[in-house]
Formats: sequence, C-alpha cells, structure tokens
Amino acid sequence: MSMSKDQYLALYRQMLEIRRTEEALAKSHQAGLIHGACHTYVGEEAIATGVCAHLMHKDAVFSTHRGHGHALAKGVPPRELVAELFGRATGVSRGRGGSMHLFSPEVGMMGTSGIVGPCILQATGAGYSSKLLNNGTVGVAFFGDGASNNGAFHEGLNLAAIWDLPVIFVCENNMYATEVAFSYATRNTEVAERAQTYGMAACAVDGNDVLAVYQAAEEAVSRARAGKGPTLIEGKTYRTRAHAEGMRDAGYRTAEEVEVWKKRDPISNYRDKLLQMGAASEADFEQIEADVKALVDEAVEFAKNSPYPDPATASQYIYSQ
Ligand SMILES: Cc1ncc(C[n+]2csc(CCOP(=O)(O)OP(=O)(O)O)c2C)c(N)n1
Repeated sequence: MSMSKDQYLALYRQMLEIRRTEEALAKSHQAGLIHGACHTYVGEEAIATGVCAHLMHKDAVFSTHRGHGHALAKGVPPRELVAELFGRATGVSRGRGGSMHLFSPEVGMMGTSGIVGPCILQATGAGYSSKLLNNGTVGVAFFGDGASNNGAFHEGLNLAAIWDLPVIFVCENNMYATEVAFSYATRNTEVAERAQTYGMAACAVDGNDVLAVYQAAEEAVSRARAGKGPTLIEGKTYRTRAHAEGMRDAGYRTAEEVEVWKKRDPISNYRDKLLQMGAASEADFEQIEADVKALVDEAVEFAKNSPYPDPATASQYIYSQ
C-alpha cells in the first residue's frame, strides 16, 4: 500500500489524539469531574482511525458504550467530547448526555449508546436510507464481540445482506464482554466467519495494525459505495484498561495477558514501523505529540471553565410525537 507522508502521519495523529484524550478523561474521572460511566478505548485506537479515515461527514456512524474513539475519529473536536463528559453546556450533546449519548449529526456521529447491540440495526437502517435516496453514503456500526451474540447482529447482517445495503459492520473483538471471556460466551470466536452464513463479504484483521484496518476498510467502503453490499470486518484487539474507569480489573484476565497486549500497542508499533520505513522522522512525532498535548490540554481547560446547562432549559431538545 502506498500512501503519502501526510496520510501516514494523519493516521498517527488521529490515534494519538484518541489516546491522549482518553488518558485525560481517565484522570478527570479519578478527580470526580465526570459523572457517570466512562469506558475508554485505550488499546483499540487503530480500528476507529483506520475505518473513519475513509468516511465523509455525510456517512453515518453508530457506536457503543465504548465510543469516544469513534466520535473523535468521525470529527468531534476533543473539547466538545470532554465538555460532554463533564456535563457542561458546551458539550457535543449540550451536557445532557454524557459518554454514552454523544451525538453530532453535523459530522455524521449518530450516537454512542449504553444498550449493547442496537447500533448494528441503526447502521443497517442508515444503509437502507442511503439505498432509497441513492446518495452514495454508507452506514457504519462499531460494536464489540459481546454484541455479536446479541439478536441485533443476526437481524442486521441478514437484512443488509439480502438487500445489498451499503453498511460496514465493524466488530472490535477485544476478547471480553465486561468480565466474560468471548471464548466462554461462544463456541466459535472467529466473528468474521459468521458472515458466510449471511452470504456477505468479510475479513478478519489485526485490529492493532492501523494500516491493516485502513486497507480492509478501504475495500469495504468502496464495495458499499459501488452498490455491492455490506462487509463484516473483525478487528482483533484488546482494551488495556479496565472495562470502565473505577472498575476492578482482576479475576477474569491475568496481568501477564495485559502486559503482552500492551507490547502490541497500536500507536508505538506504528511509530516504529514508520521510522523503519523511513516514512517519518523523530521530529515529526515530537511535533505531533506537542500539537496533540496542546489540543487535549486546551480541551480539558475549556470543559472545566464551561457552565453547566441552565436548569431552566431542562425541557429543551425534548421531542414528543
Ligand atoms: C442489551 C444490553 N445487555 C447488557 C448490557 C450490559 N453491558 C454493558 S457493556 C457490556 C459488555 C459488552 O461487551 P462488548 O460488546 O464485547 O464490548 P466491549 O465492552 O468489550 O467493548 C455489557 C454486557 C447492556 N448495556 N446492554
């Protein structure tokens, strides 16, 4: 795969932006600034980055409880994400939603959700809408291995397949659903193999290799835009922090296993690869590190200094039919 230096570095920058934002959020959670749950995406950044690099704002992304990385990669600015988790009026959902209700239709971020599974159906619906309107957009669902055992997975993939809908189903297989090992919850842990049942294209990739994800997503997105139907991408990955901030992280996986995966870090390994290829220099990475630090520091300051929503506006943005 041949890419320009700018393209290579854009992927690096995006992954680092997600990592540094998540680290700032974890710290903020410990400091009591975040009310509600905070599931970080640390270790899985290559998947959102590699997929969203091919999407336009008019493409629709539907996400999960672990959705900060998807929101950032789809174009939500860090300051609006952090402010939302702090419950401030300047947040992406005006401080009314928090981590699991991140909505930004302007950039095609159609929502994170605390309910495991429905994003698969919502993305299928977006694909159906695209087909009816014939507007060339794609729907994308990001979800975990746990969600692949939810009925929504069967319904969504089956419907998308029979109607050749432009949908990309991205399973982030991090081997655990909360504290339940995927190998305990299912006989066949190869999620990509399930696509055969539905008659749809699929591939399993190293989800910690941003270039592998980027390439798989490129094929899937062009297939979808060409009217050739959906694709299931399984990215094999790992979350290196606890399921959610403040939760224990022992008893269901070993410290050794976590250490092995920390060494497979998608960001530092990609950095080493670009250096080896001569595609970028130490100075490039230092510059990006400084830029991202400034961006995230500013985001946290912005969020801290933002007001909470005015209680008098509690019924705003509430609709009934
Ligand atoms: C329908 C539904 N069932 C159960 C839960 C409780 N729950 C929250 S997160 C989670 C684990 C999901 O695992 P997975 O889909 O693999 O995503 P991961 O957390 O590993 O990213 C569960 C079962 C829920 N939120 N919604």
